[in-house]
Amino acid sequence: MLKTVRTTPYTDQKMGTAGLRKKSTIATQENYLENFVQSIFNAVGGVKGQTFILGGDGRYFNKTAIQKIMKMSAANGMKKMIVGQYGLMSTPTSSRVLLKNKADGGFVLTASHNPGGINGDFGIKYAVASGGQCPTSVSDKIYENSKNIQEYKILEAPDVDLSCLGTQKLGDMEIEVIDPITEYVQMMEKIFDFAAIRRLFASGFTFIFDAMNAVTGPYARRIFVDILGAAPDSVVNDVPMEDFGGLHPDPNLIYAKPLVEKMYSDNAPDMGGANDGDGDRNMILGKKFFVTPSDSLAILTDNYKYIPAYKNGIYGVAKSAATSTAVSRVAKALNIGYYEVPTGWKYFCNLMDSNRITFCGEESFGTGSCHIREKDGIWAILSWLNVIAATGKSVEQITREHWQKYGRSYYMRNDYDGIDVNVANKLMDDLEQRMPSLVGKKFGNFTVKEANPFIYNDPVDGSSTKNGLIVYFTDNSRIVYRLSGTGTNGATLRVYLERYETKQLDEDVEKMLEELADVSRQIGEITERTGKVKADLLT
Ligand code: VG1
Ligand code: CO
Repeated sequence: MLKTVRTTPYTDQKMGTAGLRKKSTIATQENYLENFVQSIFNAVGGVKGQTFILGGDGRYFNKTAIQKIMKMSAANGMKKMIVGQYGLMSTPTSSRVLLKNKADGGFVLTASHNPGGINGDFGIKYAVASGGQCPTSVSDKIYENSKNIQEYKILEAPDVDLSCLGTQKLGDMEIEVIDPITEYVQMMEKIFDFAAIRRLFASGFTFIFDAMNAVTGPYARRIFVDILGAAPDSVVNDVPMEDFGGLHPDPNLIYAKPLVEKMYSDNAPDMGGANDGDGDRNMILGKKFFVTPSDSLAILTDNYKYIPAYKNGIYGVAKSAATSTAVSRVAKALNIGYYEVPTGWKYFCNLMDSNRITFCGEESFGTGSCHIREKDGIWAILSWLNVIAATGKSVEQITREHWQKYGRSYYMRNDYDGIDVNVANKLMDDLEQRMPSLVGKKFGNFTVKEANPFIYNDPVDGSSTKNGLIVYFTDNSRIVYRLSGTGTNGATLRVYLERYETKQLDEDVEKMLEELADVSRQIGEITERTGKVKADLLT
């Protein structure tokens, strides 16, 4: 039976860098999810007759939310919903299924790399027909709707069984339950040289993939073990759990500690990798060796020829402004297009749609290509395996040769967490005001060459976005300041440090960036304003 439910608005449903992200305790409040979903439907002028994709990373509330969304979609006249088996689907798979079916939109229930469980976070990513996250113009409309919502529609019906593949009906709406892994595998087979990777594993190449108890576990087992022949114990933490087994599914040197320890031990395998909660982030490790995501983007771009899907040439490459400039040097050498966009994958989408770029990446462990409109964790790992299989070189060798050819960007992100929102906003506003007066000033060994807010003018839709503040120094070092749009605990100030060197120098990145970190606190007046003498998290 169709039901119209009276509701009162929540005022905090503004989307951040990638969808809506909230503490589970907030997201599970009465009508909270329903309000948000109905606001989306209202903002886009209704979903009557449309097709949507639905899935999630399996975190706490995933199962309940899926049922609610299916029933609301049916009540709103949607024609068809394509749902992942058991309600699971990684973000990259969702983008693929959306594009393949020419669907009108898609939901991935995830807070990405944030912890899950009752005491963790929940979230929703909303994608539009282009296959990527909705643009700001759309999220603004949704937010306006959410502040005035009075009612939502829902079908009163028993829960849908999502364990069996195939088609069923929910009211008048068709529900097709698909196997997301098969969809994803089919796409990967077309991009990579699976035969060469199979030979690599058969030759004794050792590998470990940590799925962090999140959505990509079953994908990794199918691809790396069943299809490519890696040893069965090379995929770990591969059963998706509602609380990720207490892990923080953020693939970096801090949160993927067990993997990192293994890769830095004497019996380390040849390569290690990890993904985040919803499978769009990746980390690449060699034997006692870590590849920064910024370098990974540069290296894959430089080696595109080894990957079958790209061997005939690539259009260009893009990175977020906060990402190191490593890939800019490759773009120059290859004489291909190069773009710098604000943080958030959605800014790459227009560039891909208009054939301006093929590869793109962010320093936050995101790498991808135009095969979909999201970053893609397993794709990045397969890319490395493919390059290793084709060149016969190790992760470390490939990276060191890259530094030799192009020089090296020593790079690190410093996060200052849990800052009072007003203090953080004022810090950024005041720094922006001070920027012109910084030019020419000397801070230790660093002299400011230029200091500006980062403003992006989209060459396709003409929109303009301001995101972060950048200080450039005369020696090509840079500091980028911005506030996180995905945190759920006060404000997080992110400070991105980069120092470019052509000589082979000290290996200790933290030491190499020590002075620049001090300079960043000085310029941002971070300690005076936040009381923090050091960053809370270095990645
Ligand atoms: C962070 C990262 C950003 C990334 C976003 C979503 O955003 O810095 O690069 O695109 O998370 O990643 P912020 O605003 O907190 O810095 V995920 O894996 O949601 O899709
Ligand atoms: Co993610």
